[in-house]
Amino acid sequence: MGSLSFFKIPGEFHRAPDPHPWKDLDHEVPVVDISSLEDTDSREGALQALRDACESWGFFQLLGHGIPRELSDKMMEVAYKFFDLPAQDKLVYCSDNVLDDVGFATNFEVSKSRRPSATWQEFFFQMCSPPCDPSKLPENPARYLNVSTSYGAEVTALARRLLELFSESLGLEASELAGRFEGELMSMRLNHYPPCPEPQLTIGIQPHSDINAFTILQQDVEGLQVLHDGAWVTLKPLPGALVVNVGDQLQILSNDKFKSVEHRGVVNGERARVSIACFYSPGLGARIGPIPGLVNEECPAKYKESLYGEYAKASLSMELNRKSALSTLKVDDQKPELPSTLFNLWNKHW
Ligand SMILES: O=C(O)CCC(=O)C(=O)O
Ligand SMILES: [Fe+2]
Repeated sequence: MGSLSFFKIPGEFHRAPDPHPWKDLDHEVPVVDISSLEDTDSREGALQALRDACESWGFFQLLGHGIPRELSDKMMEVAYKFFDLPAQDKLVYCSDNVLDDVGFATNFEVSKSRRPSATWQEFFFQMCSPPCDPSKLPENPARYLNVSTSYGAEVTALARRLLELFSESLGLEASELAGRFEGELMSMRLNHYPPCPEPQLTIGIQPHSDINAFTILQQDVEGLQVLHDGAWVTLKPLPGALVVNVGDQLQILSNDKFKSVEHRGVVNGERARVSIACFYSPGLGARIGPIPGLVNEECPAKYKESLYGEYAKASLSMELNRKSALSTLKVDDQKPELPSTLFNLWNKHW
């Protein structure tokens, strides 16, 4: 790309000012190791660590997950190779609907007016479960099909294990959450953030919470930041670790015990960054609401039930800038809505 220092980025890429400071804390984001769950004491310790992480941060770095390092590295390698292709080779996969089976997009957010500013990013996505039609996947690099298929299968198997652990850490039967994930979906999104000459002026991905149940992400260069205690905390890549975060559906199912936390991607001036995010969710027809075992008098249901497919569509039609469709499902147990209060008063007294 040559020297970037004389290049000014176009104004449409300038991001809105952010009210939160940027804190660089190295080791604060929780680390959870699930390598020895057969041992009763280690199991208890891991479940406790998982619960604490999901309640306080909504994010953790996962070790002992069992996905071979070699496979994760190959997945990163084919992703970088794909993004290195000339633009016209990538544009054949263009799609403006992230619910498609396979697609590629860059800044479609701007044309759709869904985003406050253009983002310094392009991405490729594909369904892993159920698997997409392999003939729609990139032929270049040659290993893309094999590697992405194996990686997708491994991550889906890991997601099923995590679902059991999330259940147990909520004090439920291990199979409780899985019972609500009929028609499970796993989609993979490869995010590419090229080096940027004025990184502080723009953003790679706008602050958002994930709409699915939970996300399993790998990154090799730092750039992912999590909002914690009112500040952006950088999640430093930990060798061999995968980043796991709670999404909106797990927040609803857990009746607000677990937090779906805002995060964003920042860019840098030195080198390209790729992150591989795998989104696990129930099927689009699944009814999602707080699990009855987590609802009681002290802790009434915090959300109305909704179809995941409707939630996903509503979220995707909103501007991706902090606002989450979660608030539209919130049960307001404090006071009834104003118009009905006035109406009731009217009926009662006059
Ligand atoms: O690139 C990253 O680390 C963040 C990606 C992300 O949040 C997403 O794809 O939902
Ligand atoms: Fe995300």
